[in-house]
Amino acid sequence: MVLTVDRGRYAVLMDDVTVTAMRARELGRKGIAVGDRVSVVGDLSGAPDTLARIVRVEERDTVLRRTADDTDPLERVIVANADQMVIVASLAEPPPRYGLIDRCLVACLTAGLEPLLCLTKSDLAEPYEALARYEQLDVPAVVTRHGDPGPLRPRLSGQTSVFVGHSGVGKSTLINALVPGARRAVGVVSGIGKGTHTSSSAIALQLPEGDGWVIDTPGVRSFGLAHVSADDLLWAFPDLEDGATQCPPGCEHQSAAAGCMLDAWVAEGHSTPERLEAFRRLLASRSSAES
Ligand SMILES: Nc1nc2c(ncn2[C@@H]2O[C@H](COP(=O)(O)OP(=O)(O)OP(=O)(O)O)[C@@H](O)[C@H]2O)c(=O)[nH]1
Ligand SMILES: [Mg+2]
Ligand SMILES: [Zn+2]
Repeated sequence: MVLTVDRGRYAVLMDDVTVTAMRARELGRKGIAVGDRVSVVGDLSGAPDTLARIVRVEERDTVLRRTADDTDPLERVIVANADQMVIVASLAEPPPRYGLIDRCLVACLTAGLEPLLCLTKSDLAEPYEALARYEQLDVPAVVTRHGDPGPLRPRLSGQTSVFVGHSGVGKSTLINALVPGARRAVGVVSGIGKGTHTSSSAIALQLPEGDGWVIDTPGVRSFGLAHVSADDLLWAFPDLEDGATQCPPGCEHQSAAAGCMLDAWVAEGHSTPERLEAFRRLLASRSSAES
């Protein structure tokens, strides 16, 4: 399993040694991401200054990716093979950025990961408004304070969980408390738009007693979603999905005025107006500039 990627060097966990490897030329342009399961040849001792070669990347169960956008010109695979996305947002310092949370949710749901909202810094502000916003989406949520991961811990058991969120929300603080010896650097909260990130690359860390994995990632400023279609997202809403069979071809599901039949489907009692509204809010978040 690939634990980290740093300037073309991969740390790969093999049974119980961590080997440093580079990609073999025969892999071509195929990307390798944290969480990938790979085959490695060469010096597998893990001794200092040895360098092995990754010759094969196993098929992935899930892929979390972001499309190129204004802030990042490259399409990136953030992690492979994660089961769950922990969307970390702080209730204050910095305040919640709902546009970014919505976009993380879209990425998560369309990548087939289970979402979990983690609202941090409840010692500084109340969580009610933020919780209410995600109720209709059936997104499970936990609230933490003073960097204590207590309420989060049982939700991580046996899972591979990737922590995603804006810089300064407390991802590394939680991970340090969850994984003894993780020693992830923790930063001061930077001013909006300054873009100083404390964590600069993704890393996978094993929870104590082998009870799952947590993946710390650098703070995101945006989450490019150009690769996500309206129907990709609809797939994550089983109560609405069948209603779309009545929609005109290529329907973007935005409104009844534009020919969408989902309002009629809801009126028949298959789902609720609140659910449809929440679905449409996520749809719209794909193209919103807010981050
Ligand atoms: N008051 C309060 N402060 C917190 C809490 N969690 C984290 N912090 C503080 O928030 C700051 C940023 O925490 P980090 O863990 O570095 O944030 P991060 O999400 O890893 O940030 P990047 O690596 O830049 O993406 C640090 O000063 C933490 O001590 C909390 O629950 N309450
Ligand atoms: Mg960090
Ligand atoms: Zn429609």
